[in-house]
Amino acid sequence: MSDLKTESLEKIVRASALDIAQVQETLSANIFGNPLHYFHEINSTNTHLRELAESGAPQGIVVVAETQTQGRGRLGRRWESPGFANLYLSILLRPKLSPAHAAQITLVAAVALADVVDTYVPGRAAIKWPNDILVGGKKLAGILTEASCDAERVHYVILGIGVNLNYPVAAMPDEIRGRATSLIEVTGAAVSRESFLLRLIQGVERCYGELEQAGFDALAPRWESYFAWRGKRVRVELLDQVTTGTAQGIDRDGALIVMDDGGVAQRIVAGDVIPLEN
Ligand code: BT5
Repeated sequence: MSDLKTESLEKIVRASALDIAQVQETLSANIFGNPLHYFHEINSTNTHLRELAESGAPQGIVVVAETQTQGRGRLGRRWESPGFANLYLSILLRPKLSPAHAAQITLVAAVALADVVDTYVPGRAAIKWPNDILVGGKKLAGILTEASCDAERVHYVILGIGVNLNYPVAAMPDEIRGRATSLIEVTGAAVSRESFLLRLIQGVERCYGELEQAGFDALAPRWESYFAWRGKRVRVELLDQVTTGTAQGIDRDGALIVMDDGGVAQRIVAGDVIPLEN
């Protein structure tokens, strides 16, 4: 009896797990996703990839997990990572950027991610500086970039992405239910996770290639086209520091420019942006 139960459980897991062989096969000619390490469960794809990076793994290596027991956001916040519904992945980058420009990676990844989301919900994907993708004002995806640098150069960047695909709002914990969304919620239909994953890895490879070839100026207009809050009043919070003013856009290094209430342009390099108007 218990064998039967185990067998049917395995069938269910197999049926709902990513067809990772198909993804690996399609990426075989790419740099990103070659190799692609896949786990049913992991602590955090970023943590695992950092260990691989420290032991010399090449640029483009990807870690994907069905669920994370310690999925992280910024400042040690938790990233809800239920199994077999969404995507949790990390990509290793070894950019030729100075540490001052490392923040551009988050913005470039946001463009690649917004491009993919936008194909499912045309005209509705928005970027919330620096690292969220919103649809209908709710968070659909987040990006966590963790860099290892010295004074002169970036050794590597771990680009971590979490996207809610087939995650019904009703299944979300109270802490995020009012503020988060997923593609199934917005479109009313389940999404092929393989297809999203492929487009995302290929999109990040393309956008990152553009950054390396042509610099951030080439991508900035696309980032701006997804930026929903230009000219709108925002509050920016970083630990106990609060700035209130009007969002202007980003500068060449990816910092957010906010014209504060005293008429001074403030350059924001980190923090949480809270919109004060719709
Ligand atoms: C982020 O942080 O948005 C970055 C999230 C990155 C997650 C990926 S998954 C793969 C890789 N491995 C990891 O361990 N992490 C990366 P932040 O801006 O600090 O937002 C965190 C906040 O988002 C939380 O405090 C919640 O309010 C909310 N949140 C948590 N889980 C969510 C989810 N699944 N969907 C939407 N919002 C969520």
